[in-house]
Amino acid sequence: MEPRLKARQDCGKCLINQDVYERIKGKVLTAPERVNKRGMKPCLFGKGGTCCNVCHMGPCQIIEGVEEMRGVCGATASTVAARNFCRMVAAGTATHSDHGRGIAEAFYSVVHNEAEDFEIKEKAKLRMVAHYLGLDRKKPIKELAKEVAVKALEEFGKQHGRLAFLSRAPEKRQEKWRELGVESRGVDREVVELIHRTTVGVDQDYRSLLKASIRCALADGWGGSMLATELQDILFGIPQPIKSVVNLGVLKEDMVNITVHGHEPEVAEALAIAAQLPEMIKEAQKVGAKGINLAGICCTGNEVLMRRGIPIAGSFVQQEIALATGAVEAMVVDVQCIMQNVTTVAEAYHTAIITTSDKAKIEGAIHIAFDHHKPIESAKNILREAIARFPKRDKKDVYIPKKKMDVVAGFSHETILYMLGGRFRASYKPLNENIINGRILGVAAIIGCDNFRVKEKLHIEIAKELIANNVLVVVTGCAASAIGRDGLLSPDALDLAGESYREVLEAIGCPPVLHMGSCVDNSRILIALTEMVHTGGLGDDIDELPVVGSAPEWMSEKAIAIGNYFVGSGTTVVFGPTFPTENSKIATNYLREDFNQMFGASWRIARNASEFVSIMIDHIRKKRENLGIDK
Ligand code: XCC
Repeated sequence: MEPRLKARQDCGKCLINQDVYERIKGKVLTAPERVNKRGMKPCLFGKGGTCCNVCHMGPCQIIEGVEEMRGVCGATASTVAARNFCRMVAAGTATHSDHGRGIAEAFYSVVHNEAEDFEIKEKAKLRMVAHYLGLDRKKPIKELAKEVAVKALEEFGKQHGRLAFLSRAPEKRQEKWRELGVESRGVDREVVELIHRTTVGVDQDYRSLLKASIRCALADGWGGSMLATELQDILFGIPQPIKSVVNLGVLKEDMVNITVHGHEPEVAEALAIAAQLPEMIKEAQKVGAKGINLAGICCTGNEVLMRRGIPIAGSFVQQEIALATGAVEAMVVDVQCIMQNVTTVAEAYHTAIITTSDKAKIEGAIHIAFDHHKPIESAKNILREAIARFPKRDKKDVYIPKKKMDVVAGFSHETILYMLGGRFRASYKPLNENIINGRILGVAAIIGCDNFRVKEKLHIEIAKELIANNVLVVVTGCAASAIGRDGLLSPDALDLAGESYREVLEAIGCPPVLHMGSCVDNSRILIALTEMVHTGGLGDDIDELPVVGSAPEWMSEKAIAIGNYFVGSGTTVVFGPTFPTENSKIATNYLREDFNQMFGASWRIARNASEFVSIMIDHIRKKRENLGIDK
């Protein structure tokens, strides 16, 4: 394939809202400026994974390949890189899973009548989840819901056996996990054990460490993240295709603007309900606003976009700039990916940063603890704080860029099933058939963060090239928002798809790129892949599918945990432009070659959009060839 991509010299991220940045230049220091500041260059050892700081004889900085370069304790570059990689996996798993635990606790309170306002929305899904948790799905719904709540919480603290949802994977994959001894026992146990292994003087064989990282990561994908997604769907609804809008232009000059930022949908769901209450609208009108406008940032944004069609103001890289519009009364945050600098930017305006989780406080923010026993009451308190700020808005300071883009989101795995097969023939068969007959070349996921250090608009360039090559692209997280801003989540972008892929899309009426949700919702992709295997015609295990994953602008430890559970589940992933074990060729090679031997999938690295696309398409073609369907 001819590389058709040109690298950009400018910073794609800054250009998104250069006009807003110009307005605050000199007033507040923001991330794009910090990126270029002296002393802010990434530490070369840390970046490549060979800075060891697990004890205080160091930190020791080790150069790969220099024999005498070892840590004071004798740790080699490969041990150090593997340890650091493991710690990222453990942190990412802990993060998604503690989110899952939080939602399991909320779920417990709701079904035990200890919480107001929320109720079970998806009874059929509750029964399905009950089945996979080993319960009798035919029991009366109220009784079953209580049992599901208890079982779900137990998955986190389980010590023996294996996580219940591992049984959802293809049989062959489960066998592989059993043989290799990487079946996750309990979520907490895997995180604790991996951290233990990486402390000074414990596991000092990169092979043993990296293999253990899979056991922990599987506890994220098939454990904490999957529990989060499933319980959220049961409580708040399974996403269905829904129209909305993304980018800063979704903020409104005549309304109280509240951005919901972080990851957990509970607070945002309560705010969405409370913001519609006549009493709250009246309160907003009393201070001169027309009403209350909610807009999402990061994955909390994706959660409420998927289920309610609430617009997204921005992805990770837009959080400061959303405040710099001067039009946001409050940024309400829960957990994860909230930059500390938001309080500094907010101080330059009338904006309140409101923290809601006792796990995540920020200096300079107001803390209004969200009580999941009384969600709407908590939400009203938050809304009142925001409404009180509206009269303090300085009109001179307000600048809302016009840019916004229509999107269609809401492609849960269930939705894709119905779209492909119709309500009464819900099946992945048409998808498999279209892959086999070559109309669709394969499936690619573009997931993860956006990143101030990446100069190219990687997500967009890669997505465009893939759909032009008839690859079905699914997206989650901030990658989804970035791709949405460029119009690829709209059916209007069908013209960019390759001819045969376009014909399929036109027949079912969906955009060329499917938004599958937040980062915990990558678990939806695991289920979709399993479903493709069960449907037949594309092999007996996930590693046989013509499928590939990518996180082209990753920055969070969570992305590494996600990548690792995809590899452990049989999907090769491509990450870049930098990779956290690169200073150790031995450790990096193990993640590529040895993982491929063990799991049928590997970690790959790409530096620019052309490389990403080449690796991804080559991989899909290779899998087609193995299946004998390459035409
Ligand atoms: Fe955070 Fe999920 Fe990354 Fe976005 S994509 S920057 S992790 S919000 Ni998960």
